[in-house]
Amino acid sequence: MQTNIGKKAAGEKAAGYIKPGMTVGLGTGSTAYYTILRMGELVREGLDIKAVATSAQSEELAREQGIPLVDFDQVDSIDIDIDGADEADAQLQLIKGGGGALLREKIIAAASKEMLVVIDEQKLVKHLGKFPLPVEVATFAWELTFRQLVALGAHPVLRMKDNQRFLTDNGNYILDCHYQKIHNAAALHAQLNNVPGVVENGLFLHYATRLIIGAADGSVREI
Ligand code: ABF
Repeated sequence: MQTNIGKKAAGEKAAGYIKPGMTVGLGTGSTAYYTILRMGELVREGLDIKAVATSAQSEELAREQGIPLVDFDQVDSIDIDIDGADEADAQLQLIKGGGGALLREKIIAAASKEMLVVIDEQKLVKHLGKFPLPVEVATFAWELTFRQLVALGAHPVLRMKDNQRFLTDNGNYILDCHYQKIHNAAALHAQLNNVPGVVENGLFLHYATRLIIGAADGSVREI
């Protein structure tokens, strides 16, 4: 993987917020990747933490790094969740799910006391929506769900990978919905999740507590 200096700087900086004894939510994607690598170093230096992962991919990386993973039945609450995003605005609203892990990411974010979002500076936007909004849908009758979304004004595209329908870790499809500019994110969130075949959508509106933004020169700023 080619190193993205901004992502690496943000991902590593976030690991500095982890304190001994914490239960940490491990995000997914190429920025959270650097957080997990740094956490692995800290664990090997003696930092005592536990982690839960938002994807099979992050779980595997955490195992490789020797980060202790716990089952959800052993977790009362998550102290800090560190995850990436596809877009973020200055009000700490996010679009996530480009990597396909949005449902697990939202479950972990909702169960966490704090959510640090690690991004490179290109992902900080004035208005959400240029990045197509990922919507996870049940495979059953997905064509009907697709048409319902069209009727609501979305321009959905079924996500494909290697010429196959992309399947999430939960066995669902993703419809990437093209809006260009989202005007009322809260209303859209409610509207989408009101469609029965929709499992979850990639708008994260009230979860992030801090944005950690890495620049191409390796500097980091926070909102
Ligand atoms: C996850 O990984 C997703 O929600 C988001 O789609 C992606 C972040 O992108 P990157 O790989 O650039 O960090 O956090």
